[in-house]
Amino acid sequence: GTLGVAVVGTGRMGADHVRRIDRVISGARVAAVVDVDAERARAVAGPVEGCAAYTDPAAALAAPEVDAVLVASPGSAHEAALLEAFRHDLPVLCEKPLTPDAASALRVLEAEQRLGHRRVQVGFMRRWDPEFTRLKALLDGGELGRPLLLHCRHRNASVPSFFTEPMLINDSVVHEMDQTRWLLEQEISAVTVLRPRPGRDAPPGIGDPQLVIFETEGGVLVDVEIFARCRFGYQVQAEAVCERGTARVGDAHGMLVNRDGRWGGEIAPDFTVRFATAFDRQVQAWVDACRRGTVTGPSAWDGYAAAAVCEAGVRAQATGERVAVELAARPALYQD
Ligand code: ISE
Repeated sequence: GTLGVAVVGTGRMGADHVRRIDRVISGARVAAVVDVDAERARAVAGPVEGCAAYTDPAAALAAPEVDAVLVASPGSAHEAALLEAFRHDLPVLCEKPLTPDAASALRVLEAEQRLGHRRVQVGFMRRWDPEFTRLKALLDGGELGRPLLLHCRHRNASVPSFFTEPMLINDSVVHEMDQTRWLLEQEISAVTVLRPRPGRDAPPGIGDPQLVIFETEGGVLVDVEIFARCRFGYQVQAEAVCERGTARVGDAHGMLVNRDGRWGGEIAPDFTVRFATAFDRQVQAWVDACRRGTVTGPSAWDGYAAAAVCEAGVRAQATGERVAVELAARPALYQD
């Protein structure tokens, strides 16, 4: 039957997922929404037929009509929500990050292993982006030879005023960490953060843009330009430089308009627009897996590995030093 989903967190991302499950996805409905802000929970639940509003995740996840959980609350609240979902043995799609640091991510891994089966898909939605999936297929096919370098650009038009320097790593570059691991099928072994002079929109004491360098265990170098206040639009690009050719995604302009002696395309304003298809396909894949009783996509291990790289990245950012990434042994439950 239809999968009853509880959406925990009704901020910008959670509300967008409620809309997506209610209007776009097949095979699921939003049975409950949870938010500490009761008024906001009611406002998001209101337009959704048969959707109950809660302020307590435990009450929502205990409801008989809830079969699965989508966690879209702030990263610091993810561990509690995940452990509550495990208490009811419910499948979970957890928005990135799995949790904000390696220690809490390892606690989630241990709890999931005690269940004896995987229950978590982490919301690294670029794995479902049409352009990125073509890049992954091309690299997997090997026709360009081995990747040697990966050039990444991650530009936001703007970020909220509370957006700190560590959030550049934990909230934004975390996507390039998962993208690197997924595209190359290698772990990241070290992180370095370099700083150009800050742009005029960078708040005092905050470096924006920054250049983040990953080394991988297979010897590939990845450079990530993170520019959180670029003003002109939301732009994510990745170019793989291989032994016999290169491939770049993120330049597609959709419609190209000629007029008044000029030509041009549009740039998305933010990630909900640029990655709308990726989010839709990610959540549909999750719902289909839940209804089959299986799991798909990035696991809690991928969430832990990203958290470990984030910790190294924040330390590299603060010290200006190259920081090695220390990973725990990969448990059997997460061996591919
Ligand atoms: C946001 O949380 C996201 O996940 C977006 O994909 C990223 O581009 C943005 O910088 C983050 O703040």
